[in-house]
Amino acid sequence: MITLHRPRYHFLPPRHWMNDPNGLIHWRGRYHLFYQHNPFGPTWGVMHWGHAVSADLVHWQHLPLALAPTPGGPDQDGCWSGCAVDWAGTPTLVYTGVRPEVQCLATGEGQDLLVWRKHPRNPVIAGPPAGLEVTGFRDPYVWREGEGWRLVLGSGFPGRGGAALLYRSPNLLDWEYVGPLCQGEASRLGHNWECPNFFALGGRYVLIISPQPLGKAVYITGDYAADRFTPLVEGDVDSGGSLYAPQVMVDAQGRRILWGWLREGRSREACEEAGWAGVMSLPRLLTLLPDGRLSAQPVPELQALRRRSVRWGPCTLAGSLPLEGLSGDGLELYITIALGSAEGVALAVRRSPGGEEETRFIYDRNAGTLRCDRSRASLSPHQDRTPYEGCYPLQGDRLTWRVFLDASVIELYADGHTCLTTRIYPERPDSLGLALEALGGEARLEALEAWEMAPIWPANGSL
Ligand code: DQQ
Repeated sequence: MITLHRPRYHFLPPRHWMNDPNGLIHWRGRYHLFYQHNPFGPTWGVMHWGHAVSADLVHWQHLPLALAPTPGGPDQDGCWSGCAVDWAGTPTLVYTGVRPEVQCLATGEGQDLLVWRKHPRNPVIAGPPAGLEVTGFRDPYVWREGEGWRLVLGSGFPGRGGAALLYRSPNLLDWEYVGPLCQGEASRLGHNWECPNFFALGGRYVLIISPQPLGKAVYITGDYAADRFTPLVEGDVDSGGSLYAPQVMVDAQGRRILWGWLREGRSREACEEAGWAGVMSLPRLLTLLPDGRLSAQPVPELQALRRRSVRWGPCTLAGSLPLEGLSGDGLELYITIALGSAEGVALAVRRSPGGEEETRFIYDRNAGTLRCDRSRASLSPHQDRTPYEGCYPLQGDRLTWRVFLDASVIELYADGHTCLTTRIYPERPDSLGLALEALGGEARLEALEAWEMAPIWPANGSL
């Protein structure tokens, strides 16, 4: 039963614990994905960096651990999150060593980047600027600017709120504190920011932060010049309560691609019994909408996983329409609905024939929201049932959803501007059904196409 919950086309390590994506880099035509990893068990622990590689962004090969704590070194209590840069032809990881939180470098060797050497000058940032009291000091994100480098760190000011601290360097080794790139009020954006990302997109700049204790990732788009960021528009990266600590990379085509850690929505005991915890989101292509909001869509490469397909519609949606003949826990759905007189639409997935288990996604036209109802997602007492909802301002009458079902993961992309990702652990083997429902009126299902999705691992199983 437990293997039923293990995703087949989302990335995760062979076993044990995974959290944040780290060090994403497109190097010599291959995508390298590193991640926070406890190689000793399915719970958070002493952090190492796991490593995997892909030629196509879809199929992955596991590689040996990239970073492990060095006894007596500045990372002796853990190699925490960080990024990767091209340092004059040398792939270089910039990460937080613990404890206390300091910033370190490691350089990669060989075609497959299997060997990583920690820099003799570690730590390259040995602590917060003198006299500055901070709530955290970690998760470096580095970029080239002019002739030098810039770096932001996740941090916060006690009693005030989270902050991203900006540094500059001529050589990646000597760093000077510039000041806060951005700071927030604790009441709204938490007391400490983790895993900042900062990059140019569509003529503007985007700051992504993971504020504690909000447990979600937030983006702020705005303008940036001469080390100053002017925030303009703010929103949630994902409204489902699962995606956290995302990292954004740029690939050879100049695309900005985001991965996030999808946290479990089950108890620690259930993770221990399963022997694994933590999944990576699908890689998401970022663009900026004309109104300054961030848009995320699954990368087109994922279409390579589509297999047998089934089509529905066009037809009238009045009340509930069970999608007979369509079932599964490894599917992609593409749904277009004209709302007509309906006040909303609900999609039920992973539904047992009698409805004892089901997860519902509900669009509420009056509220302008998309909601996820997991109250009956599983009969198991270990299932997290917290409801989540996101702002979903629909323009016009038509909604277009892409939904990815993969065992315990569901990702819903609504009209290219609202993402809602959740985790569910149905117990019944027959909880595989789907249904669509028009709420408070009549809608029209213009088209529903569903594909069975192939696994991303070799058939002989690398796991
Ligand atoms: N996870 C890492 C930290 C980071 C946090 C430790 C965010 O570097 O702040 O595993 O999930």
